[in-house]
Amino acid sequence: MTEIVIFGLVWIALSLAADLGLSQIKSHTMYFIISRQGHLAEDAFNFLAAFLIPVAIFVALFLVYTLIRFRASNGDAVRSRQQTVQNKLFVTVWVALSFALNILFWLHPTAADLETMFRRDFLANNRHDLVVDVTARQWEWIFSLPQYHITQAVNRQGLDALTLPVGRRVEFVLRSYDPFHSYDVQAAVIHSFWVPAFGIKEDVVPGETRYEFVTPTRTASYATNPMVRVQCAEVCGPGHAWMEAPLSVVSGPAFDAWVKREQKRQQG
Ligand SMILES: [Cu+2]
Repeated sequence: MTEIVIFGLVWIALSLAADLGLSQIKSHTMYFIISRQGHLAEDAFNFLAAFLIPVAIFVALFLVYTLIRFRASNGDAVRSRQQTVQNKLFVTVWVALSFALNILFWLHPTAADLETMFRRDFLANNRHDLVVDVTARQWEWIFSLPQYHITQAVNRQGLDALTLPVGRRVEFVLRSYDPFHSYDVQAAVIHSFWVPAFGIKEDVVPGETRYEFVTPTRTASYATNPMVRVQCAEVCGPGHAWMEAPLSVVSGPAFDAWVKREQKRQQG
């Protein structure tokens, strides 16, 4: 009995410490999430980690504790400890708990969050949605905003850059082809559209059109956090690692001003 109490106390202490440690690490380094879709994934991860850290620690601790506590010392060979082959209570509780945890994870967050995402994404298109055509080529992201007649959005240095308004639903239309070299579509390669701060990633496949939906929740820019960028996440050739573009999420008025500037630049 003492054995179980000691083990239980050590397990609870380690689990609490690890859960606390993780919450410290991730609030400082792991996350910088600025979209509704990203927050959904972040909450799911937090929920799963809170449950699974104690499970992982239980398994590891069981092994280490048993190795140390029940090791054979000199002379033990003669009077070996009593060994138990089976513990029905332990097995029943272990199987029942595993089953319950799996059912819980299947319902929440998996099924519940998928439902939320589908409801948000596939609702009848809102005419206020901002459509961004994203073209992936070796090795560049090209952003067009057809509603504003902007064919290639760039920053002040003339490099491809994405600027979005906060709080508006954005629909990304993703395609992989090279508008500058109209060769066979079969020659294009697979890229992957990844925006770490939005918590979304989608393969961009030649000959296919794919969609991603995002609602930015706060203003941010690549200048202050490198997570705020578009990055290719599928090896696509020698230029893959540099296939990235800065992202800025700005206020509504700032976005309108940016649109005017871009339109003027394109005409001039
Ligand atoms: Cu790539």
